[in-house]
Amino acid sequence: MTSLPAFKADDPAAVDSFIENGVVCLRGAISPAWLERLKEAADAADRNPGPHHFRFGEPGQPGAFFGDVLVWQREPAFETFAHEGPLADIAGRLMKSETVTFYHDFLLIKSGGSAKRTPWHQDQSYWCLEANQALTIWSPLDPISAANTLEFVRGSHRWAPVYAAVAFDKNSSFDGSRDGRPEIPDIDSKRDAYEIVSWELQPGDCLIFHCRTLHAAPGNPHAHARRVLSTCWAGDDARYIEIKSDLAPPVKGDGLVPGDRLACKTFPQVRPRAA
Ligand SMILES: O=C(O)CCC(=O)C(=O)O
Repeated sequence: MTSLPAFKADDPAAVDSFIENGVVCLRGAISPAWLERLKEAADAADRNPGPHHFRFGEPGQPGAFFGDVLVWQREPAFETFAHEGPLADIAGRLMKSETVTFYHDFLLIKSGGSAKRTPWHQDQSYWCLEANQALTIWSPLDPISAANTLEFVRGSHRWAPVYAAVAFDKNSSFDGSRDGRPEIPDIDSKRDAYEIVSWELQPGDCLIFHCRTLHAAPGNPHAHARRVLSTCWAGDDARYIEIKSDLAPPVKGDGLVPGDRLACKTFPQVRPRAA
């Protein structure tokens, strides 16, 4: 496992590391009190999934993999966290952006024993936005080891085009191929050709990555579940686009036309704070 340095949440050096590498690890960014609220909300969301969720296998059983988006619209703790929690300010600092728009959340629960890999992908491929200032914050609610952590191709945000989105489940009807975007290279067949980095994490630590940084994850060989709240944020230069491929999440905001800033009811602007 190759790791880069990790930083405290308020360390200015984290910004340069993020810009250079397309990913940065922040330690202790989320307080234990927030983590308790998020864990409760994550478990509630798992019991009451929303309209866009996916689930492989049986809930709570070894091998299951559950994912859901826009959970904040049903779980007040997630909504409050997006507005009042520490991540909005962290996102603004790393994007060097005056404004921060909360694009969406993505809850992922891989139960113990899940063999389900998350395929290599870039988040921008799934989104109705174009931006340099857009990122995802991956916040585990359970301890993460080398065996179930997220992996990144270091620096790929600087050279990678926007690739075609891939379906997390090969049997699903999701189609990311309608925009003529190139296919993601087969990274796993030549891992030595890429600089792949990852970190072991404790709850409260976060991985923050640029919207074009390539990333993937193994299954979860441990006995305990791997619960993660991923949140996606857009900054000043993010503009709404229309694509032909399927979107994830499958929403287009409220009355947006290409070239618009994203902020709307579905994609709330959280910084600067409302007066
Ligand atoms: O947690 C995972 O397995 C994948 C997460 C991911 O791809 C993301 O948050 O963008």
